[in-house]
Amino acid sequence: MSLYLGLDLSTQQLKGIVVDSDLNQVEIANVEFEVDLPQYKTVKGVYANPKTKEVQAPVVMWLDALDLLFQRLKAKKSFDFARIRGISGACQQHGSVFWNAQAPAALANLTKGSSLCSQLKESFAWDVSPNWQDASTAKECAQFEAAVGGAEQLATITGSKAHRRFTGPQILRVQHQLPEVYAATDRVSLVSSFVASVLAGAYIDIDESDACGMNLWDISKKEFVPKILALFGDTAKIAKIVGHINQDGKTPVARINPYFVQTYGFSPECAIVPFTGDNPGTILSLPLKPNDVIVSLGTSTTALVVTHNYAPSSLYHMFAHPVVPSAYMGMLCYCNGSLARERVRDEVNGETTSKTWDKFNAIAESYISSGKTLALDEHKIGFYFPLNEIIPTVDACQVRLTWDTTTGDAKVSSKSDKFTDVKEDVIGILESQALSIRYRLDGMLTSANHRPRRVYYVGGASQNPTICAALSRVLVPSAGSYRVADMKDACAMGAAAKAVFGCNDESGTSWEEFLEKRMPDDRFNRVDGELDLTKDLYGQAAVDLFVRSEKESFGL
Ligand code: XUL
Repeated sequence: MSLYLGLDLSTQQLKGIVVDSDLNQVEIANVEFEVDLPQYKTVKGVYANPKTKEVQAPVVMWLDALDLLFQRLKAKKSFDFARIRGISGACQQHGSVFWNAQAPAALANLTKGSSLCSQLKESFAWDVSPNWQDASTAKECAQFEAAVGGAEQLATITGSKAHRRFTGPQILRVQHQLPEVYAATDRVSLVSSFVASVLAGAYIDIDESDACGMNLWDISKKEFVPKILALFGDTAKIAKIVGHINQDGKTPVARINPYFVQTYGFSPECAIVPFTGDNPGTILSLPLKPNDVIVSLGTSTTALVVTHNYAPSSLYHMFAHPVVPSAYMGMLCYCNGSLARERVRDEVNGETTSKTWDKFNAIAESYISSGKTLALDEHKIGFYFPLNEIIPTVDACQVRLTWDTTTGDAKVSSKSDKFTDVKEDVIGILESQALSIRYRLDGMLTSANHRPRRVYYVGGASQNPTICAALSRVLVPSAGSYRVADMKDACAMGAAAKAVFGCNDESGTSWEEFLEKRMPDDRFNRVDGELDLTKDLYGQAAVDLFVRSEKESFGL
């Protein structure tokens, strides 16, 4: 039986999931950087310098992690590397690795007997990789936006406005701050193409979906943005070190390097299927159809949508789909999520130190069954940002608006940091979080009714069915909402699925058909409860009130 390996190199760990061709999990192993590789002295996988806002990871630590992961898999009884037919990966986005001119020969000549780290440690122009949490590039971000006429224009071209963590501004900062590193750089890999390059023993091109996290790639024209390359002065050098962007996420790009055959017993035929970023990898873990949305309810809130509509905005991100050439992935990344809901929960629990959701849920449920909405029946909208928010970009704040709709033109009758009754915050926070997603998803959806098809809830709060139901009442997915029980391995699983798809030439089988066949619906629990999703209680009127409230509160 052939097996496939999906790797996930995230901030804190490297994980590997081995599956069969039906995507049944056969083996799993992981390496936690801080715990398993303490010699690097990272905290949660990184070195952070609050003064400079730099956050970096030591590159050779990832090489040790790869060897250790394979040793751990090898130690498992009866695990046979020779059965692995293909490997793909989904890695933290935006991070970059700066190789020097020794790298091609060092990669090509890897041999059994000493570790990856000892054979490759001299192959880097910079020994660290700027991480997605790095915020040191404010100056370079301003240059990126100015080069094309502003944030909105940059978003239109590259799918996102300039973000400090994005790889283009990060490379430009290296050129500014560390010119000797830039001069010595032969190639820049993203974390995804770095791992693929090590496994292949040669530079592997950056995958297009992951390239959309660089602010360098013109998504529609499928080329680098000349005005942005010009910021680097020598445009031939920057184009050379970033290399070709691979627009085919499916077809294997290499066979595994002999080092892994000799050291661990991989088959020399084992194929390397293009690696991608962790968010694109996550959408590969569910049988998503166009207009399906994943809402991740963790510390932060993330919404991922698959769409054929390229509708960029400076408020969110659009990426090329990692497998389907005509599709895109839209991504909303909020800073506030669980913490904000927990604050309201603690308020309604009052004096008690109990962390139970019973009261919060009971209030939300009675509101839901009343058939009313806080936005349209009470004309109230609240914003709950205990952390600085990026959608919209505002500092931490709490605002509650009450609108007077008795006159033709609605006016704010009260603006305060509290509603009269704390119970209103329960429904207020859920409506507000969901209305923001609904408003911003709208431009990306292609459904005639402007509604998502399905919503899949993942992450911590997806275990609370009341929260899912209250959000769905606003998002009104036309084909229902679902909870996915165990999504902690989602991006490794998405990568494993990509490896299976890439290695099996099921001519004519689309990505959707491939995944649907392997992931029957009984894997997912419906979380609509008693909701009647044929009714859109909120409609455009609630969205309009929400938008006016954002304008009123934040001057947007
Ligand atoms: C996405 C982002 C993070 C990293 C985390 O833009 O910065 O989700 O990909 O691994």
